[in-house]
Amino acid sequence: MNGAELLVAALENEGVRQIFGVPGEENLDLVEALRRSSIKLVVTRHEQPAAFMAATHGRLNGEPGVCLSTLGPGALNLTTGAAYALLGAMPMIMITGQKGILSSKQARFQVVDIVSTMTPLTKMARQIVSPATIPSIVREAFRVAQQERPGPVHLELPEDIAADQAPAIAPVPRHAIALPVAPPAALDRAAEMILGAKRPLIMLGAAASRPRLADALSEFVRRLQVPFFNTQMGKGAVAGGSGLYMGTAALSERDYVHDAIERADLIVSIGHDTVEKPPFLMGPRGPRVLHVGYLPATVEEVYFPHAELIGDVGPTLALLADRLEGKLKSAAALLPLREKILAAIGDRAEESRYPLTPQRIVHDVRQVMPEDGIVCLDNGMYKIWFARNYRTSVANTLLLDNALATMGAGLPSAMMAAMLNPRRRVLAVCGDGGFMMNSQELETAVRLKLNLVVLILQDNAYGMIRWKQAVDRFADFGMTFGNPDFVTYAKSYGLKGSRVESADGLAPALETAFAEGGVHLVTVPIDYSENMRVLVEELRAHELKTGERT
Ligand SMILES: Cc1ncc(C[n+]2csc(CCOP(=O)(O)OP(=O)(O)O)c2C)c(N)n1
Ligand SMILES: [Mg+2]
Repeated sequence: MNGAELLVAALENEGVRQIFGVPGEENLDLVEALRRSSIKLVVTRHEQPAAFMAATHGRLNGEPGVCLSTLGPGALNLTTGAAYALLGAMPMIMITGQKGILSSKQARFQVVDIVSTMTPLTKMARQIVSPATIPSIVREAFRVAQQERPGPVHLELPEDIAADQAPAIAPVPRHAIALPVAPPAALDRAAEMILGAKRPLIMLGAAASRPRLADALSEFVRRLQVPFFNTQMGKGAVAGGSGLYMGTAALSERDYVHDAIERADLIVSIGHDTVEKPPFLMGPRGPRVLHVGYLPATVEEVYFPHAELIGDVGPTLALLADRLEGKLKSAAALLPLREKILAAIGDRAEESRYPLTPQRIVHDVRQVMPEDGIVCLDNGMYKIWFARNYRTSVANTLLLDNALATMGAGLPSAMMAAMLNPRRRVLAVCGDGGFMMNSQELETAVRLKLNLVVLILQDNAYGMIRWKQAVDRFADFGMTFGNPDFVTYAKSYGLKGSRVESADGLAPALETAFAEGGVHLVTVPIDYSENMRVLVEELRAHELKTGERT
């Protein structure tokens, strides 16, 4: 076997089914080994979306996704994906090529120190220097990528090591690992803290969306009957119908959900990861915080928990609920605020204005998406609206990136969601800016025969930055651009495109697109004047009315 064959055998041992990327000549032994394997090579049209897809694979099913590139330029194109997976805690493996390391016939042509480049962007970055080490390195890479806190791992396979013959070495067998749960003394202390609270509130953070946690979290909330809110990336972690959802903290302060957060005297913060834009700001006043997580909290100016409960979150929460179920007299103390908060969020959701308001778009998307439908957002102004207004009742049905918050990941993440869930409705929601950063992948989506609808929100601008400009009282300058005719653009890729022409046209356009199957593109003009009216003026007025802050 050569090095490339050993690597592919090790990847098969890890259960890898597909690898995304753009190969170069340095990868050709690997490509040949893949050709003779059970693993499918999916070429993309740029390396960055390949990494976004691989990361989303890890995010959605817990097993690392794998992407591939050549040396230098290709590997550098993976770096944004590496950061996306690192900040977003998504398990992913990146394999890049390199010139030979035993001799160098092309001198330094295309050679960049990619292992050094990847070191701060990954949990582990290694050059493979001999075929014999491949089985153990690959096993270690997958373990590191998957272990809490999950993230990306980079392996560089130089072309001479890929071609080098070595005795066949069996892959390292896998085994399940059970994590420790919090010790009884820590559970007792946490239970005492919660029993003593007069107005408790649960917060679900990014780690609450780990695929294996959905049932355990729903069960915990059901047993305690304590109302909960979530961060943007914790959205959907508790199954619906609980009647205990208080909102999503899409802003860091002053939103309606903060009425409950500020009145709370204890926040049980489950899986919060401070990579997220803060869901609330801790200060000298305000609620005490009990951090529950796989790992200890990261202390920041705005997050410094008063107590921590560390261990495998699911079983730890079950043990905590055993100590609390039926004993919390004040469990529902903050629940009376729920109706008012949710009503304020739902305001004007059915308004018939054209161009459409963000509230109407969120409302209509929710109408068309079944409970288990998956909405994948790119990054732009609408992310705040979706995080705030889109109600979810199934884990990981609103995929957004509130960690690196990069533009360009919406379409690739939706493509991965569609590949993993061919029978569920999957919708990518992108701004006209973010969509154009990776729109070339429409070709990949068509080639893969995905069922996927892409919704483009058209304001002919980098709307979010334009909004910030206005909020900070800068002149309205430099943020607008022209767009291709998106319907014609869609057609040129061989997919169907349509433009929403009236306030009532969005829901039927989406419905038709989903009903027909395949890849569809729908473009809708959006009226962002609501950003100022609601997210600035209305919330300021609400703040004055509640009179809580100085
Ligand atoms: C790769 C990248 N570049 C720049 C930014 C900064 N940024 C955040 S949102 C945004 C505007 C997004 O525009 P668009 O996709 O059209 O969405 P809109 O806000 O207009 O709805 C920009 C430039 C970013 N987050 N990521
Ligand atoms: Mg825009």
